[in-house]
Amino acid sequence: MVQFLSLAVLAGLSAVNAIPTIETKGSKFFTSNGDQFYIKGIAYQLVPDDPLIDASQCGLDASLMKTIGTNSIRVYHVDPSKDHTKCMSAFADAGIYVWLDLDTFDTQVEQNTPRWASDQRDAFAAVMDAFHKYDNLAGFFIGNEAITTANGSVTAPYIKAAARDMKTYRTSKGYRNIPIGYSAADIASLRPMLQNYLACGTNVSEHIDFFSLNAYSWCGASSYQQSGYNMLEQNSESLHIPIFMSETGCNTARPRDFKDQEALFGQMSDVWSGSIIYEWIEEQNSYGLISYGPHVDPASPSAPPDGFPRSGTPIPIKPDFPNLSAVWATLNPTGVKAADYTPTNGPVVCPDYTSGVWEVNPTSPLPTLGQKHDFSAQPTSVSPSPTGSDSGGAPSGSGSGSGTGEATPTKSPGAAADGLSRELKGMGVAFAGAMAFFAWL
Ligand SMILES: *[C@@H]1O[C@H](CO)[C@@H](O)[C@H](O)[C@H]1NC(C)=O
Ligand SMILES: *[C@@H]1O[C@H](CO)[C@@H](O)[C@H](O)[C@H]1NC(C)=O
Ligand SMILES: CC(=O)N[C@H]1CO[C@H](CO)[C@@H](O)[C@@H]1O
Repeated sequence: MVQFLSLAVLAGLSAVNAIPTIETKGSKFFTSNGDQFYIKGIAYQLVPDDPLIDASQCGLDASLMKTIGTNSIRVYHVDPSKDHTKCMSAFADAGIYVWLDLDTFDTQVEQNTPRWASDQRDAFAAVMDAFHKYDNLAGFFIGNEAITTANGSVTAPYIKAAARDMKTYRTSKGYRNIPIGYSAADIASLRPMLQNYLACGTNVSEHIDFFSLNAYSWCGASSYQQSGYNMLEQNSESLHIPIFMSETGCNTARPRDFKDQEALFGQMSDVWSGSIIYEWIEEQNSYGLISYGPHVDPASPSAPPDGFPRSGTPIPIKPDFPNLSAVWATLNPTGVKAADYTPTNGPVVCPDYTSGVWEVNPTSPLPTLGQKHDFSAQPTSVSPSPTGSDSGGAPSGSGSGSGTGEATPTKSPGAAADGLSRELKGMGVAFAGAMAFFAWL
């Protein structure tokens, strides 16, 4: 009897905790059950420093997300010293995975001062140590929108070195093969070099496990061609690692109807693994899918600094929330089973050095831990391709009138601290908000 009981208890426990883990095979994500995994995600950062510590809040949000088929959230910043068990369980119970940035406000690799050093590695490792144990931790980002200009391309080797070292760390600690990727700003002139550089090379220990893009080029009554999504598809067909949209959901044309999802989960679903909609909470930037009540005067007693309530029962914003729900309900690609899938793409070729376009020598070794970029030094042993640029070297999509040259209207606390003017403006608000929050919390 005792034996029977404990078995039943064990069975019950494992049933509660059972969510298959996510892994990559070739250019696709699979669950450990062997099903292909397409991301239906929502960016989730209610408070700047860590939205995964308030268990009841996570439970309220996870329940509502589940009703529209959400299977992922993206979180930009966490405090690894806090306990995340209850929030991670709340999301796991709702079938929701977490895609998490390893970088923090003061440790991200930046294009103004490209470097990769032990203070950064230790901070990234602390986040990995705190989260690897959750089966619904789907993947880690090594950086977000760190590179936004052509001369910023010299930062790419530092991103890749960070991915290399965090993959080595993951292995040395015996953690499962949690995918480690990068979330890029959608800058047409860096396309597809950034993607191909981070993915290239035959040594799997030295390239990212997935690439993702923050793209806001499909606005309102757009189309596959007009949005430039056709170019995104074309540029990524030869990738041997998964790709998805780590932010999407243009809001310049209202109402938002999220029609880009039909392309991503339709004609692009052979190459792309879904998307993450920006974003859950309504704040100054007007990308919210829900609010926690009306905006209040920031000067009123105990008001949040920007006047947007940050907790409570989530209230769907209309028509955005029902529109997303309606679109997602029709999109359920099943893809292939892992067992039936044999990857065919080999590693992409590293892009050539092209002055003023992509300033990375494809044959240079990756930076070592502690290295910094010296902007005054001339590039060494550059071997320009005699024919100018090869297939990987042309900034395809730029100047095509596709509108995909737009940078992300950055508003996330995780965004790069510099870049194009729109980003600077957005960042100003987000950064001021973040600073105010630190004082408020
Ligand atoms: C990089 O280019 C931007 C313009 O795109 C310029 O403002 C900046 O000064 C350049 N940085 C360096 C280090 O050359
Ligand atoms: C692959 O990369 C890792 C990490 O840099 C390195 O330790 C290893 O020697 C490389 N393997 C080969 C075959 O070059
Ligand atoms: C796809 C979808 O459901 N679109 C709807 C979004 O909201 C507007 C305004 O309510 C509707 O007119 C659309 O049909």
